[in-house]
Amino acid sequence: MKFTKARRRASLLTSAAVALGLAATCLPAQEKPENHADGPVAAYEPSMTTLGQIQVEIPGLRPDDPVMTQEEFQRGTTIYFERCAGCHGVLRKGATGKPLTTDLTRENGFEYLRDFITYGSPAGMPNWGTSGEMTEEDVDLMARYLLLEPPAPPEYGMPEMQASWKVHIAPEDRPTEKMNDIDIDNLFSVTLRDAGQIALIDGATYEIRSVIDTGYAVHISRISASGRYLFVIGRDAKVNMIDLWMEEPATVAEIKVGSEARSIETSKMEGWEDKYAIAGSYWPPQYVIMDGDTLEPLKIKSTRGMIFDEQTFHPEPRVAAILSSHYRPEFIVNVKETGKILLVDYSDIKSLKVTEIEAERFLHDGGLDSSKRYFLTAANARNKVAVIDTKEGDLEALIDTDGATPHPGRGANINHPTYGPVWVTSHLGDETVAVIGTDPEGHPDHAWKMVQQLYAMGGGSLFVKTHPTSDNLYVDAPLNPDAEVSGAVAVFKVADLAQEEPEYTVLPLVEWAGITEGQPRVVQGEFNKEGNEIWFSVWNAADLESAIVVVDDKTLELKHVIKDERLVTPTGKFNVYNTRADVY
Ligand code: DHE
Repeated sequence: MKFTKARRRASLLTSAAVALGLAATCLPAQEKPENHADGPVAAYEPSMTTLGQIQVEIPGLRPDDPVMTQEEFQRGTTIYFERCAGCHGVLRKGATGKPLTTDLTRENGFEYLRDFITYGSPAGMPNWGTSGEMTEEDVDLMARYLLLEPPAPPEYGMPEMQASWKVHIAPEDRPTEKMNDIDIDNLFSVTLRDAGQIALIDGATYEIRSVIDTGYAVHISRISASGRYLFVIGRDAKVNMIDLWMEEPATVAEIKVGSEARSIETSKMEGWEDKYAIAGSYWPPQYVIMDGDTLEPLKIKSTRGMIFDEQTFHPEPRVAAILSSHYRPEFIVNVKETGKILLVDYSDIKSLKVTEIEAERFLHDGGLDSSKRYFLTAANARNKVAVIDTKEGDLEALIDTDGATPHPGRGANINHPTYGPVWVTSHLGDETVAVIGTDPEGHPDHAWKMVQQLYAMGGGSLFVKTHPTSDNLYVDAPLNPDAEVSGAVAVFKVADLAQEEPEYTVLPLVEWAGITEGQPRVVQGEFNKEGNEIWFSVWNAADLESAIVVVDDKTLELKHVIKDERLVTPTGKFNVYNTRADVY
């Protein structure tokens, strides 16, 4: 059965009981979260889990400071970094959440803080106490903790990076040709999030070729321009460089680039393939350019500085997505809190030239348009998409997505029946999907405008996906509170986008995976190299069964289910060819 916004809403009024068979079927609508505190947006704030492990001392106490033992202070710091720092900042100077510096917290006082933490606020503060997420004792502890000066986690510069850097196999000792029978271009690197590992899965046989240990709560994989080296980064900022030419692909170099990190990329400009790698950190706020053969750290740049519009100092602007330009020897670096997109010219890193583009605050993720000239990226807490012309090196446009918290991943490039080449993002906070024109030459009237708004299953979407050979657009919703929605994916036919309100089909992938225990979430579609099948993760709790479901893109039928006890919490999947060539 097909769905439209109207029919999906009508189904709410009639029946919520929908039998899910093995064929594509429909789902009842879920209610929209009433406020940020109980919605998917709150569930998606960064959790600084690695920072939470750092040992800290109570800063010098003032006479009227509340009494706190060293043990309590350590526990407060762990809770703060894991649950609060994502919004309020590591140093409590504020990010998407309000500042919590002691001049403010002491003015408000203990009772105010305790009640605020207990009950939350409609403006976005989760109700940590009444939701049961924090005990009464922890709420009391946190209210006292916030009256003390915050601890500053340690900096992480060249000596620390050098100390963590290991070359397991030197470039001269590596194979000079591919030593295995793996079709590397159709290999998938699959994040096994809670295992701190990646699985390399053969795109044709679905066989797990190897499982490799990586960083803690491993986050993303990126591939060198040649396709030989796979780079993986963990949330603990550990980078693994894996040589896919070896008989048994393995880590040939590793480094830790900070305490908390999310992004890694490699140089892709013609003439610079495989020369450099770059990693960005949340803490300390910085990025590092490394040698592309060994991960030797070469140049570290802090991102601390002025917020682009107010021109006031921000002490911890996190580095979010990093992409490699195909038009210039440059890395494109999103600096979240200051709202700047940096074009880091790596042609001469001794005299590093950085173009600083004013964009919008809270930059998160993004990708290239189909021509690979334009970089489109979400300023998610501002509901905007910034467009950078990577050829000219400037801001092309800033577009309102008319939805709540755009989250594109790298986005999806489709050839729209009416508007030509467009790029698409879904949203975390509602069911809308924004379609943005990207063809200033062929469709000048529609370029850099939101040309259409689609309605998918519901809020909590993280990723959209298509492929140049596909006629479909896939939209997930893993953070939707309704298990039937988070366990499925919506598919729009590209040809149907000519209609005013196109229908979509729902594929019940958790059902197809045959997983009945837990509440697995369907996340991040990734095509194989040929573009005739798309893989989705069915992401369950670490102690429960997860799977990868392979869907036939032409028939939208189940093609294969990959299950294996080693597939612990699979989330992101990165097809080697599509990732290195920026096909999405
Ligand atoms: Fe991600 C990409 C940050 C939570 C899966 N995630 C990114 C990028 C950033 C980011 C900055 C872009 C990297 C780039 O392109 O260089 N992610 C964050 C967070 O700060 C956040 C919200 C919370 C946190 O504490 O980390 C977060 N991310 C998650 C998850 O919970 C996900 C769903 C599951 C997981 O594995 O952790 C998740 N993030 C992903 C994936 C990508 C990603 C699969 C790459 C998508 C792509 O197609 O490129």
